[in-house]
Amino acid sequence: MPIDKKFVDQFVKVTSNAALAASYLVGKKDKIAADKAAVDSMRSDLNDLNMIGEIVIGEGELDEAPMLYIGEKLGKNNGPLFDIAVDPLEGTNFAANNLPGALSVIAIAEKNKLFKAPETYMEKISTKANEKKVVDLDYSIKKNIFNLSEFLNKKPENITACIMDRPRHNEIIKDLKELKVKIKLITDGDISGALLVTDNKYGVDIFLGIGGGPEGVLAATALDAFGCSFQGRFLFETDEDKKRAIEMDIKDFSKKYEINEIISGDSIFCATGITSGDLVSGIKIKGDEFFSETLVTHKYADLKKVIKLKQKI
Ligand code: VTB
Repeated sequence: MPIDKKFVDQFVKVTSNAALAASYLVGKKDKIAADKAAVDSMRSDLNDLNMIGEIVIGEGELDEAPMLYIGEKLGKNNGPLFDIAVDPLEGTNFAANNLPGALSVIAIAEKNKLFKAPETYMEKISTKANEKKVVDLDYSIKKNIFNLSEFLNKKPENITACIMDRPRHNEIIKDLKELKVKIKLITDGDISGALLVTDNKYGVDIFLGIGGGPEGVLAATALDAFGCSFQGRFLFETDEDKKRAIEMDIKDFSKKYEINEIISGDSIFCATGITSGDLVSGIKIKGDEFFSETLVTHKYADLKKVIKLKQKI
């Protein structure tokens, strides 16, 4: 069943308030305090909504996170059934060090339509080309760039690839350099990185590399509404990772997930800026009011826009 449009405004307020709560801790060199502020605000606001929500991607399991843990039930226990994924503070380093790009993020889907992602790394690839067989996690970097080059009618040297700056990406970066692709290196924040393919104004044609699995699912929700491509493959490296995967009913550890296996049906995605970044501006406070910017998608309503709010603190 489509998600009622009235929930868009409600979830925009949820991430806006969480972003405000975290904004007081921007530049305070305390990732944990900033994260906690966003988590507390988000949890309290979600519990005020007329829905029967369940966290499928959150701040960990009950024993390691007291709030917004996987399986936690939220809402007033009346209304529609939702699966909820949260990253109340995406880019804890950005917030702690007052750097661009900290976001408060949530994704809502119809019950059982959002993948329950374990907290492991995920290999990801996204582009604006949603045609099958243009890019694929199983192709070499060269094949992906050549295919994309043909699809976009752009020479490889005019293609921009966004990737997180991590030693694990050295090989990919070397290949991209050899192909003369323009590289946009990001230090953190791969939800935002993946979403840079959604609009030509960001100047990014392809996002790739290994980042958090939960962040992959959150980005996939927005990419689905934008009609962009996304594939993800979880990386289960330790025995602990494998054990958790089995508990989450994942049988094939090397499966490549297509976007419609991660998110199907209707969904709402909201990402509010805490500090200003590529996608949205950060929280601004003037007197007893605050201003927030939220990138919002609502799939069935074909809504994809930045919503600016002015609210009383
Ligand atoms: C990413 C990114 C996050 O962690 O998921 C990344 O989106 C995971 O990789 O913003 P590393 O362990 O190599 O950092 C963050 O950078 C921080 O949570």
